[in-house]
Amino acid sequence: MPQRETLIIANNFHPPTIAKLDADYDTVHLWKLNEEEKASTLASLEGKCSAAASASWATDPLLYTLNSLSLIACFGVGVDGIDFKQTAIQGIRVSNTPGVLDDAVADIALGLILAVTRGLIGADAHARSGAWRSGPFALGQGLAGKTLGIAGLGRIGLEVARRAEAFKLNIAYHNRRRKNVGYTYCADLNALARASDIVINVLPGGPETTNILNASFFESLGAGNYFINVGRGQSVDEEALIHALSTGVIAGAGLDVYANEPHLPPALTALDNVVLLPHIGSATLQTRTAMGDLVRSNLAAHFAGEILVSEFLP
Ligand code: NAP
Ligand code: 8YV
Repeated sequence: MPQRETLIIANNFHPPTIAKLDADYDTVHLWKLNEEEKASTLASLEGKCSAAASASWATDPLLYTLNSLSLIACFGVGVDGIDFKQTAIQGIRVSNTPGVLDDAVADIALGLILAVTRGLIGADAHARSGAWRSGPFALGQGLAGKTLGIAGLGRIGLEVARRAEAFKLNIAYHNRRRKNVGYTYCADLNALARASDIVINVLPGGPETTNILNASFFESLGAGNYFINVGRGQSVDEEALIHALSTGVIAGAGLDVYANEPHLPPALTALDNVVLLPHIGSATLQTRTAMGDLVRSNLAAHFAGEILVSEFLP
């Protein structure tokens, strides 16, 4: 029988996928070890292990102490958990799971847009609590004819745009490079905010976008308008957002991601003009299974010496 390959699993990113990896490889569940055990285990794997699987948004930095590591197969598309300076130095390739989660994340984006503009969470409470018997629920904002600004018109952003068109929204966007699409291009984020009634962030995380959505962006978006975030929480100056929401600089927000997950600032959770989701953009059974299958395909390609199915090139 051929010898089974050894695979490090850095964190408990998706138990059903990890169970399948356990069946295919000699796996080391790194997250279950204390720091001392991790160091000695990684030292013992030197020269014997070339691959790790990990969440894309966070990994264990001790992985980089393994010189024989040449692939980190990430579960997730946003690879802000990876230290690309380190992977470049060590010649470690990185794969991620693009495309298979676009529909699920775009669905949640539209859900958040409807939830904030029509007050769906408050409306549910109004019906449930009996407050309806004392009067109707407050009027919401219609979408038809308004402009949705998309910060980051990539794979997910384009799926958001397709869905938004069906709601008769006009589309504006900002990327570093103009795309060959029939939507209005804005050269910077403040211009996008000024052109929009609702801005959705779908930018990747990482150093280039950290705190890029700041006080001046929220002032540009302006009173009566809405902010949605399904990208990364680190792209938002959360204090500036809380200030904008609590002083009427903007009307409301719908958030799936936060700067320091799973910890939300109490000043944010206290506000009633924000809808808060626990990072569930890709959280459907089908999507998470597809993400896990892509992790497994990348690992299989790596061990077979074939081209990776979805290598991330920074
Ligand atoms: P993508 O296809 O790479 O799209 C990202 C877009 O952002 C690109 O069109 C890119 O265009 C633009 N962009 C990148 N850096 C920029 C910058 N500094 N300034 C302006 N525009 C910039 O990525 P995707 O697959 O759509 O995923 C986007 C992000 O969504 C992920 O990185 C992840 O953080 C987040 N996400 C969240 C969830 C969730 O559960 N909430 C799930 C999946 C993904 P240019 O290169 O032309 O600038
Ligand atoms: C997470 C994501 O992987 O793909 C990404 O970048 O943010 C998500 O799909 C997922 O939410 C697991 O927490």
